[in-house]
Amino acid sequence: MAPANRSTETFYITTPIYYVNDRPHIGHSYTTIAADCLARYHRLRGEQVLFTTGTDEPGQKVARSAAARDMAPQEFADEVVEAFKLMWERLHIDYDRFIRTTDPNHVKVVQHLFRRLVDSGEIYVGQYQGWYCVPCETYLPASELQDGACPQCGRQVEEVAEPAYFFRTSQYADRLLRYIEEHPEFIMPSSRRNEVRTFIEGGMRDACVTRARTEWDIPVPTDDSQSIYVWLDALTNYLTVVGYPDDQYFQTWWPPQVQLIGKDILTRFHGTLWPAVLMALDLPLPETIFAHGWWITDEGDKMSKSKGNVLDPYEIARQLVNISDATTAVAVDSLRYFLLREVPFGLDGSFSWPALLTRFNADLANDLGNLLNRTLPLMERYLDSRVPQPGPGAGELADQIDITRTAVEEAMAQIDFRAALEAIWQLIAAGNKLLDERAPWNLYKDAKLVELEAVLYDVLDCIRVIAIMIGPFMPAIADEIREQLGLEAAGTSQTWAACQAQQLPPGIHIRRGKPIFPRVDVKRSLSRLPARAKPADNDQPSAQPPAGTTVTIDQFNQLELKVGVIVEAHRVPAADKLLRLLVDIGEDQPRQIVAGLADQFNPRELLNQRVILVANLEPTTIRGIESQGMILAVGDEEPIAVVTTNRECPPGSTVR
Ligand code: ME8
Repeated sequence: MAPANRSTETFYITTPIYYVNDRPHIGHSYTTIAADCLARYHRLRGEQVLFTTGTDEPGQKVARSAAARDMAPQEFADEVVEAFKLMWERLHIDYDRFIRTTDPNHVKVVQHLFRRLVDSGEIYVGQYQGWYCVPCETYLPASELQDGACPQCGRQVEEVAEPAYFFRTSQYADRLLRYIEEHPEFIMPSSRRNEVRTFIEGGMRDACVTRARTEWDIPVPTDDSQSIYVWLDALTNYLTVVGYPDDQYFQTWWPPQVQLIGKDILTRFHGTLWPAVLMALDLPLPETIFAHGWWITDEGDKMSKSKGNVLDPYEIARQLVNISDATTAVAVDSLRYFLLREVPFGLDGSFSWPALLTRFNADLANDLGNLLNRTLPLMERYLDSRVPQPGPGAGELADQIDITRTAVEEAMAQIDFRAALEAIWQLIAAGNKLLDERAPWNLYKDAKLVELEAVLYDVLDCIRVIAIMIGPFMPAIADEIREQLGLEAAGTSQTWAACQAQQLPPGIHIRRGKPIFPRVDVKRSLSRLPARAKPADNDQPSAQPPAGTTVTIDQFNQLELKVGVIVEAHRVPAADKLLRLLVDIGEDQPRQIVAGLADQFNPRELLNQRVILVANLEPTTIRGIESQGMILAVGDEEPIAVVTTNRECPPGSTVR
C-alpha cells in the first residue's frame, strides 16, 4: 500500500462501474462512500486527486432488464444512470469523473485496445464450449459449476458453443504470481491476496473475450459476427477515463493508486484478467486493488440487485430523519459513519437498525455531540463567544492531537476506516475528559480566568482538529461543526497540515446552532419505523425484517393479502397526493384506505377496480383520516399502476 508520506502528488482512485440493471443500493453505496472518503482525505492532504466512478451498460444482463421493462436498452440505461447520479449526490459523493461505457469515446478506446491485442497476438480466434452466467456476466467451464449452477450466485447458467476470441491470460500466470509475491500491497487485504494466488495456481485458462454479436454490445472492430465481452469493455473504463491511449493526461494519472471493489469481482476479473491485460499492454499495474466484504442479509445472503434483496441507503437516512430530529444531511453522514465504522473494511457485515441507532446515540450524539454541546454554551456564558488567546497552560491536548494524526494517517494508508475512526474517537474522548477534569464552571466560580481560557481554547482547538479529521467521513457534519465554531466565517484553512494544536485563531466568534445529533429513543424509534421497513430487533426474532432483505415464508404468511373492490374514491381536501378509498373485502363494512395515488390517478378511474389489500396492516391516521390497510401499487417513488387480478375473484379472496 502507498505509504502515508508518498512522494507523488497525484492520487487516482476508482470504484467499479456499476451495472445499470437496477437502481443503486447499499452495496454500491458502500464502495462509493469508501472511495469518496479516501478521495476527500487525500485532497485534504493537498494531493491532486482523481476519483472516478460510472456505469457498466452493455451486456445481456442489462439488455434483459430493459426488455423486462419494455424499454430500449439505451433508454433504460439513461434512466438508471440518473438514479445512480442522484444517489451519489444524496450521499455526498464528490467524484471527479463519471464514465459510462456507452460513451462514444470509451467505445473507441475499447476497440483500439482490442485491435492492439489482436495485432500483438495476445488475442486469437477459437471456439468457446462451456457455460455462461448472465447475472454475473461470467464464462464458466463445466468443472466450475456447482450442482449445475453458477458457483458465485447459485443461479441457472446457459450453455454456449460458439466461435469466439480468446485472450492469452494463461501466459501471464507465472508473472502475475511473482508480481503478487513481490508487491504485497497490490492485492489487499491479505486473505483476498491468497484467494487470487490459489485461483492462479489452480490453472489459469485463456479468457474468452467476445460473444456472438448483439446490437447492444461493443462490436469487435474487425469481425461483424462478434461483440466484445462486457468485462473486457468494463475494465477498460479505468484507462479511458484518464485519456488512454495517447493523452498527456494519461501520463499524469496512470496507474491508479487505489482501486476499490467488492470481493465478488476480484479473482476472475480485477485480480487476474485485468493485470494480465495491463501486462500485455506494457502498462504499470495499479498500486492497490482493495476488495472489501459484502453487506449481507440476516440469512447470510449477499444483497444484490439481481436477487432483489437490497436496502436503499437514502431510504434508511430518511427513516433516520423521521425518528430523530436530525437533518437529512446529518442522517446521510451518520449512515456513512456507520458503514465505515461498524464493519472492518475487508469483512462482511449485516445492516441492523439497533446497531445503527446505538452508534448514532453513543458515538455521534454522546461523544461527539456532547463535546460540542458542552463547550459552546460555556463559551457563551463565560467568554462572550469569543475564542480566547491560547495563554499559559494551553496546549494540553497537543500530544494527543499528534498521536491521533499519525494513527489516522497509518490507518488510511492501510485503508482501514474503522481504525481511523477509532483513533479520532480517542481524541474526542480526550476532549471530553479534559472538560470533566478541569471543570471550567469551577474555574469560573473561583475566578481563575487564565486557566478557564486555556481549557476552553484547548477544547475548541481540539474540536477544530476533529472537524478536519472527520471531514472525509462526514463532510456535511464537519461543515456544520466548522460553521458553529465560526471557522467558515473566519475563512480558516481546512487542510490536513492544520491538524496540529493551537491553530485556532483567537478572537473569532463562535455561533452555536441547534444540537447536530438529537438523541434517539431507540425502543420508541424502532416501533415508529414504518411497518414495511421496520427493522429486525435482535431481541424479537419474529419482528419485521429490515427493508429490502429476504423474508422467510413464515414471515410472508404473516401478511394478510385480500382481493378488494374499490367502491368509493374521493380526493382528500388540501392533500394533493391523497385519495380516500372505500374498499370492499367481503367484511360487513368496506375498509377505508388513504392512499398516495391522487397524482397519478383520477378517482373515477379507480372505481370498481379489483385491487390487492394488505388487510392486517396496523391502522394509521393520515391527515386525520384513519387508514385501515394498504393497497399494493407498482413504482419506486411514485405509484405508476395498482396491482389487480387477471380474473374476477370475489372480494375477500385470499392472495398467496
Ligand atoms: O460487478 N456488499 O457491477 P455491479 C458490498 N459492472 N458491496 C457490494 C454489494 C454488497 N452486497 N453488492 C454490490 C459489476 N456491491 C461490474 C463491475 S468494474 C470494471 C465492472 C458493490 O453493479 C461492490 O463494489 O454488480 C461490487 O464489487 C460492485 O458493487 C458490483 O457492482
